[in-house]
Amino acid sequence: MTPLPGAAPIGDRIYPTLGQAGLDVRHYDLRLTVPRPGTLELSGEVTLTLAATRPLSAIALDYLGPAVQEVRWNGAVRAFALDRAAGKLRVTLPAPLRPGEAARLSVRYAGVAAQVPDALLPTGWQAVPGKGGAGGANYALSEPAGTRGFLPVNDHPSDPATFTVRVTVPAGYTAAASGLETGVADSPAGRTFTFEQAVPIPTYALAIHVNRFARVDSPPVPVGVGGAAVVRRDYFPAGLGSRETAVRAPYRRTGEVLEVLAGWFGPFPFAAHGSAIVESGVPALETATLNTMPVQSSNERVLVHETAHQWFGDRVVLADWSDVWLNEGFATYAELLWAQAQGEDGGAVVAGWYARLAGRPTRPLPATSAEELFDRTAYLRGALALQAVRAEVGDAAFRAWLRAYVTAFSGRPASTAGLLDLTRRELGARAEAALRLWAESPTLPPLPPTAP
Ligand code: MET
Repeated sequence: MTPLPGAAPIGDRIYPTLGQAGLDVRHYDLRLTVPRPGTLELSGEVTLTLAATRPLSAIALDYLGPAVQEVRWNGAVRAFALDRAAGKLRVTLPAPLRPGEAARLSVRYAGVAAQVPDALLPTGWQAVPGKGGAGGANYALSEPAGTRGFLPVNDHPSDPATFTVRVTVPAGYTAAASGLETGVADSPAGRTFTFEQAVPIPTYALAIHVNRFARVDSPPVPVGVGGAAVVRRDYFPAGLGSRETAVRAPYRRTGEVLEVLAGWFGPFPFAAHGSAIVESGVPALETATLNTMPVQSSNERVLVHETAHQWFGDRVVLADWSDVWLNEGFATYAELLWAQAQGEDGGAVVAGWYARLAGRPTRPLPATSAEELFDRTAYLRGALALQAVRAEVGDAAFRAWLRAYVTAFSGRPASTAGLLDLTRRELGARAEAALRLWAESPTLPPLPPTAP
């Protein structure tokens, strides 16, 4: 189907239908009601504050969620078209939205959330049914484009936004979401938890959890921007039983992880950090300020990986999904930085990565299909590319380069080309060539050395 004039998608190389070119969503103000945790039932009301970078005659949000009841444009009820096949909620505007103008688009919806199939797993709103009559749980697991299964969004990482999230749950449940908790209120509808995510994040990085949780608060650590104290809280499901001590153990080190990573990457970009633990066999996800951590991934290595993504993925955002190695390579590299901070042999870690790649098909770092996004190349070749830079320039220049990358691309779409340019400017032509070889060679470059 041809897009409405003025409503063309962003043109992602892996997901060409996602997002709207020229649309800049600044803020999502969401009220979500989860009446029966453990099921996919929900209702929502969201107001998007948006702007345009080119004149737009229509808005086409990504949406695959429950039935839409009403759409308002700057407060006035407006007709809409729900195109299920295209996954778009389209609204023709009374007058074009011009660059420099801000507008509000509100959507009210209710029903059953859709799981969004992807190459690896069903993404979006997840339901964990309760066992033996006990209540269940829900959480968002949206990378790369599952948020549209429960919320109308400009579902592309190149358009990060701030969020206010209010989640209403039945008595006895706790809701958790990205950002700082700013209120808890009871009403006949249940208990409403409010969160403010005041620094823009990609839509897939929005954390929302509902469960019977025990919340554990820990002392803040002063690693935020300008030395700000980063608030810390973790959410553990009730009823872990004999697994509880082992599951909780790695999270005791989150403060140290933040200190070690901030030492390399610069200030932690958000006001809070912690993890919410889920009882499902899914991959861990770097949801902003609150890693989504399955029980079976509750270990230090995965905690370090997801925490590193807070800088690389959640704050430095992707211009295009084909460059997802910029997320996974940097997060994998953080595992080495942590191991070395624990006095472990970094050379063995690097050699282990290389051994897992050697003797098999490889590819340049930019991915060409959805199946490649989260493969060994993105993680391990991506990490080795950074080791090649470090080996070329040494630790002090490498640290300065990591920080320069975070500073240059915070809230701004990053790409392989952008990183190569920055590398040439910051470190010179030899370091750029070392990175380019790992980024572009069709074969596996030689193992980069690791300083003792
Ligand atoms: N980004 C996740 C990670 O930290 C992977 C999610 S799988 C779609 O590895």
